[in-house]
Amino acid sequence: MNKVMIRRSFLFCFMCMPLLAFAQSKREVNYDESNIPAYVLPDVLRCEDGRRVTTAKEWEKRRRPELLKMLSEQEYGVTPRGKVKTSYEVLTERPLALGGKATMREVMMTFGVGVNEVKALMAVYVPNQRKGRVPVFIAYNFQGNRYVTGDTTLLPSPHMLRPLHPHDNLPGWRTAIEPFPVENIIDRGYALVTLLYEDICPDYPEGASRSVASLFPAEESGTAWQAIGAWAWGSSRVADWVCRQPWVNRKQLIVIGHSRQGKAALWAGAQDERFQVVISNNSGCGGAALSKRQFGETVGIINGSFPHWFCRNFRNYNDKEQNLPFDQHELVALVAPRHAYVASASEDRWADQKGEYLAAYYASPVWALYGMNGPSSAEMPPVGQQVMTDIGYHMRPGKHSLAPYDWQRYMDFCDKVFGR
Ligand code: GTR
Repeated sequence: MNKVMIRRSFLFCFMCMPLLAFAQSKREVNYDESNIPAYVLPDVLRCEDGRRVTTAKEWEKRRRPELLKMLSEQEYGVTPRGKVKTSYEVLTERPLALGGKATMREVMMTFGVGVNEVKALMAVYVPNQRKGRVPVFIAYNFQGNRYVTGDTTLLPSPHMLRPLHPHDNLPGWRTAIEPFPVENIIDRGYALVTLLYEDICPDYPEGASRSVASLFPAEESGTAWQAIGAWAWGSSRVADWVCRQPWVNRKQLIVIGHSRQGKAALWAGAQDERFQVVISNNSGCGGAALSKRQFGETVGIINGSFPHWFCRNFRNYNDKEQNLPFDQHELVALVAPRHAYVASASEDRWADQKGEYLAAYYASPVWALYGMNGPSSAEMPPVGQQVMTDIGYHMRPGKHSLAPYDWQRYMDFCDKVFGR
């Protein structure tokens, strides 16, 4: 082998390393209900001192803050309280987009100043035909604003202009979704704000220097936030801008995310009470799915494949789910008494559909404190049947994705919640 060949094969191995680790991590996955270890789920209402909260007030004063702290310190990392300088600039305005149905704006968010700034580009669609202020979906996308809206004339998202990273070509690394049914969303009277999630924080372990997290004092501890924390923070900064717009109904903010962004949407909704509806689409492990079931993707697998998503402390539970002092139903519960929606897809066993449903079910006692209801049975509803309690649920027939079918169910649910 000559020097060039050696260098090339070295480079090839280097580029394949994450792929190998990624493939490796998918081995030995349990898809058999009868192999689920016996486990005890923490009672969402029981405080760390053993006392059980029995009123909404106690929940808000004692249990809710305790759970938020636990999930921050053990799973997602602590969101810094400090502020960074943020500016919003409207770059494009098209008052007659979608054949005159919507006003489209492209708005650049700039975080920080000078060499350290991070930029994220929002594509904003607001219905032109409206009486009064409208509800809004805030949704990250995975392939850029152009792809997800189908409008190839949109500006490229800033992350798209960065040099390619080996992970950008890694099969299966980046999740795929169908384009959003933008026109249909507008026809139903909803506004939409979407942005590429990697504008906020690139999705690979070495991405931290380009993440909004780099604008805060560096933190090395086991509780330091990582990508999911940063993405959740980014949704809140979108909400800051949205709340200042004359067209929005500030009591009708919806945060929605698919898969890894379903995890981030739940975490954003848990922390930021401006989100009235919090939608987790196929969020799986570290999202809505109960970790203690160890069905499909597990804590050890996810931390191995995506070491940059959760805080370091979460690794203490790799293959030790029985030691988790919490489970994901408690993440869903933090949305109460606002509205949570959990959805699965029938072929998405990797995300553990039953674990996702049960998280919604076991979160329900918190809604009950407010005289509200979650799903009434631990039995899963049949594929295609929508649960329309104060917590929503459905299982779409088909693969892991965010499909137009899901959007219809979410809009049906929001119509009900907002009395539209
Ligand atoms: C998978 C990952 C899941 C989920 C998914 C996605 O590879 O294991 O936890 O987040 O990616 O985001 O599509």
